[in-house]
Amino acid sequence: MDSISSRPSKSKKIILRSVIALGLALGCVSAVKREDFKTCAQSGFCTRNRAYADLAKETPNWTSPYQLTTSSLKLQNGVLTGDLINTQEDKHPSPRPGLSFELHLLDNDAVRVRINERDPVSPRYDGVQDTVLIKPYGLAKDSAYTRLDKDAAGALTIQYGAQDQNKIKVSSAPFKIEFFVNDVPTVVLNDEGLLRFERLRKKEEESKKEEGKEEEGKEESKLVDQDAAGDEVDIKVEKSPLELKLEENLWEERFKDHTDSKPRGPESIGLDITFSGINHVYGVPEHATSLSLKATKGAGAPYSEPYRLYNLDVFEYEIDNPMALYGSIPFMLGHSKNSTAAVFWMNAAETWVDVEKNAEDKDSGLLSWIKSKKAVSTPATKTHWISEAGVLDLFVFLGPTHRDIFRQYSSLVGTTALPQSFSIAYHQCRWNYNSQQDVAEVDAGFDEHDIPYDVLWLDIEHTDGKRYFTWDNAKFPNPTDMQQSLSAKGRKMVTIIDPHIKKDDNYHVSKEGAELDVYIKNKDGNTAFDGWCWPGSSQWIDFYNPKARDWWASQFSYDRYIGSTKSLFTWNDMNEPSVFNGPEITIPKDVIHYGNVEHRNVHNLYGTMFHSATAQGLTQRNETNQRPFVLSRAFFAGTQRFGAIWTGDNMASWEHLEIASPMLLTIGLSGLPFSGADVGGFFGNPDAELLTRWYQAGIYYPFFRAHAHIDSKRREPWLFGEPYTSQIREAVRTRYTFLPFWYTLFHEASVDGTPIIRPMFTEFPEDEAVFATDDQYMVGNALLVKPVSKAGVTRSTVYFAGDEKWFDIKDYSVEQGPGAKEIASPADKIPVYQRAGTIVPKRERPRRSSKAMENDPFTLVIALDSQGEATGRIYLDDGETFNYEQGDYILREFRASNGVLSSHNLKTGSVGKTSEFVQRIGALRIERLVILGSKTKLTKVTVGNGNVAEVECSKAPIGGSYVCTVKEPKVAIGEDFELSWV
Ligand code: NBV
Repeated sequence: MDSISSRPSKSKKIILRSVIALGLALGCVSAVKREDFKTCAQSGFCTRNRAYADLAKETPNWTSPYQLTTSSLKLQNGVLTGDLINTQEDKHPSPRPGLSFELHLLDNDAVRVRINERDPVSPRYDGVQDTVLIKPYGLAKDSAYTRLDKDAAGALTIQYGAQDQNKIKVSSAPFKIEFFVNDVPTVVLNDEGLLRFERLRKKEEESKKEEGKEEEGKEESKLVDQDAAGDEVDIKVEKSPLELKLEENLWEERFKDHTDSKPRGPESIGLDITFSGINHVYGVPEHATSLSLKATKGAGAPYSEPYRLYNLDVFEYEIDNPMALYGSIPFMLGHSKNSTAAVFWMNAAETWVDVEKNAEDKDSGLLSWIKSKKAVSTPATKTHWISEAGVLDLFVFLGPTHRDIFRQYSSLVGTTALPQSFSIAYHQCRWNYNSQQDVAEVDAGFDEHDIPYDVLWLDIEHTDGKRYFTWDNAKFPNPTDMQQSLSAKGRKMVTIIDPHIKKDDNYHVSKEGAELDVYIKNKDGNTAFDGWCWPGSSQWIDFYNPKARDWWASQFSYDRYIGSTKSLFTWNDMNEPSVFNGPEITIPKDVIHYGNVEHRNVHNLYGTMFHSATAQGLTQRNETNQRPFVLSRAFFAGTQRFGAIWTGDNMASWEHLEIASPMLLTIGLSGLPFSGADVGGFFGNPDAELLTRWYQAGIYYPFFRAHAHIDSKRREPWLFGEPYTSQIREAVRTRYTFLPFWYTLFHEASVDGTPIIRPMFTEFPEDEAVFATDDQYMVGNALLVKPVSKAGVTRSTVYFAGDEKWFDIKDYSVEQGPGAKEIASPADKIPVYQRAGTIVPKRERPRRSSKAMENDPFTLVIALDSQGEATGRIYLDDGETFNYEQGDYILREFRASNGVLSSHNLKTGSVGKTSEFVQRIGALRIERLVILGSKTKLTKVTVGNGNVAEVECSKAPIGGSYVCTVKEPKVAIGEDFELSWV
């Protein structure tokens, strides 16, 4: 590979860091180095596919050249198969076997569409499914669908779905697939005719073809015509600029000082996917952009570049930009008042996605359909998906609700792993805590200021020269003692472990890796790839090699990772992977993985493979079955099975605080709910107000960690003094009070893939006013959160959706939906409201860690709706082990109705019911009930067993209803009970 560095050398880096620090100190806003990263025009395959789209738009009556051979179509055992021909390509120079087409009807109502080459010159990479799909899925039985007769034009329609609600119409010429829900077209593939499948070819054949073309050209130039004067002239057959673009950069391709050898030549795939009747699409993280995706094409489109999915280490990333970031999930969900649908484009190669909205310029099938139904408007979102390599493999989910979609999608790619309970509490990090003494002082600082925290993090400087799994012995002479003193208070530690391994024969990991031959190889397939990262010259583990994964996992055993204990967990950074001197600061696409797989095919999955091997290591290091905790920066579909992610190197600015909400909401709805943004901002120095506001927002991130760059000033929560310390304390304590609620939401997400923090539109799917809302959101179905993300703001406009009441979580003031209202948001609080109709479990005693709360009693906050009803749940287990899989847990539903609160067991089966844990935890008492929304003062609360409990009521400061507190109702969290009030 080329060795000219696009990233600074080590010494240059130190200077650069100082310059950045100075810039930040002077208040300069530094910007991303855009020139380090490709635009679509600098990427051959993106250019070719975008040019094809432009050509289609420009060409009158454009029709896709792809056709299904009707005689080849077979529908059997839930799979439709057939031959797909490109009518233009396949006649030249000689007919070639068609593409294979498959449509799978899944037994969970999803549909999979696959297109591959029938007889490629070498196999196309088709291995993404092996790592992303959790298990073979079931196919719909023959009896579960109906094949309707082919129409005159050769279209085949299949009716399927639990209620027969879905219809798929497969048209042959041109090839197109329409998905109807209740007879309304919802998702259409190849509606615009942009399907384009670049076939593998041999370079020699290509050059012969080129020669042939020249010959043809000569022939053509012999064609003559007469000019006006009657003289004979040659007719020049010239290609249009767009046609020329279709042939750009087919083979070797250069970017800056790097050359991508592309030995297999062009192999991209492109397809347009129309969301009919849908104006808002969401997903395809990771981008620093709005929740409802902005258009990248068409008149007035805010962006001119497509959304790029290519895991990259983007230094100082910009906001409001479709540039690629650290993670990629090719999942998109479209929503309108009438329908919700989603697609998952299962491809781990570099991918670009164009979004075009409300295009009314073309009489598409959709438009004529709508016209025929005399609809007044024609909303549609047209998306164009372009991947560099692999096969075309996508899933369509038709819901009908988002909950169905999340369930359908997560049943394929997996739900979030249930985390250890400490990991959803507060994490304290900075680059770096410099010594054991520093760690002890920071730890003591929390106790001194009565601020709870659970985990202290060590960044790269804790190692011996960035050799992971080692310690800088001068600064951390006794890591075991250090962890034990934290653990004595119920606290944990996390150390960073990156995937680049310093080349050093005296470093045991490096040496063993070389002996076992587990590094990624250069394009020659033989020698190990060598690049530049924190430790200097480094090599990267090939996590595609099963031997490498197992070996890596074994590094976490206590006898190998010397100085690690059971309370030490892991942070995987730089796993895009970040390679300082590589193209776009990552590894070249032509390096080779195990099984002779070119990196370009699997780039976006590399970080996930690393994450998964680390999680495996943390799981297998214990004889007891402890759950792992691993934070990763890179991610892909499926990452949720291995741990948490964060949004990388944000900045200490109000804009970055603001963008965190849409970014986390997008990542969450794409199946990866355990995510957070660095509280306080990574680069730069937040002032006290920004830091405090960030804590107030951060306590509602599923992953809640403060972090800071090495050059930023210290900012542990007490360093700004009063009133900030108290305000931050109050915020962090609030997070701790809600931990039972968060844990219950994690459980729910682990069962059916439901996001933990939720965009407003998922809870209020019929309220168009919230479809683009991303400055406020829901935690579960119960809490409405509106972060303050502007300086000096003390009043915020909150939109109260639905027609029920909302209760302020602090003083229980009442607001009535629907409508927007200006609400006080003084320095010590942001607007957070509990929705009427919900019951939220809490633990309200301040402690120094979540572990210290595990035997505490509970409070239930019951927010009655206008009918006097409310429901809620609690899930509890030991928070540490996999014993819940054997039934060692409590899952209960609380229901309030007609003045009666009851608790029911939701756990099915009797397994684990009598376990020591279930008995002990189940016996913990509910010490308080807070009943909100009662129109009258409650005077008497009677428990089924005859106990009468004390009740006190007062009026809520705003909104008039009563807040009644019932003390010691003498019921336990794990028992069935009924309790009534009058
Ligand atoms: O390991 C140092 C940092 C880390 O603190 C940060 O959170 C990561 O996103 N790491 C990136 C490498 C260098 C960043 C400039």
